[in-house]
Amino acid sequence: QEVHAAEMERTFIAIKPDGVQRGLISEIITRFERKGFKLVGLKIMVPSKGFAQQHYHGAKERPFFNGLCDFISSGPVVAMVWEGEGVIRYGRKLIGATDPKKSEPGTIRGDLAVVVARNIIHGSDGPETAKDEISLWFKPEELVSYTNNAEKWIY
Ligand code: 3AN
Repeated sequence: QEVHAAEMERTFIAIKPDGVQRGLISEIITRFERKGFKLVGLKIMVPSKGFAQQHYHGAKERPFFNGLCDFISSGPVVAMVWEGEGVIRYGRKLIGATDPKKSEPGTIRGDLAVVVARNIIHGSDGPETAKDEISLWFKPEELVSYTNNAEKWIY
């Protein structure tokens, strides 16, 4: 069965300021890459507080909202779009539970983080948020579409 890149599922993944400061960029990219997912968008930026508020608009009513937005806008964030079959749900699995005290060993948060307010990485939680977050962080022309020959062995 032929796989068309244009139809592939995509998710938004961000390495938060704590992950960047701790030197975990390559470690995190490695885990997604080795699994067989494809990187189709990548940039580093310091989001403004307003941008962080837009990104986390779903958490507006939560008590930690303001602190969370201050934190996300406190330094460079690595914004990425990853593509592959089931990447939204499986990406969440690679990341692990929101609270690193509950994430399983073997997951990114389980292996590399301790507290929920510094959980180093964000991943879209469903198809709708993935679409919204990708279009918030990336212009269409910043995303690539390409055939990766390795996929013949993956799919
Ligand atoms: P996830 O990022 O796993 O989807 P959400 O959407 O429940 O988790 O929370 C968004 C972000 O808010 C989390 N990544 C985390 O950084 C932060 N957060 C969640 N719960 C708390 C909390 N109790 N205290 C501080 N920050 C929190």
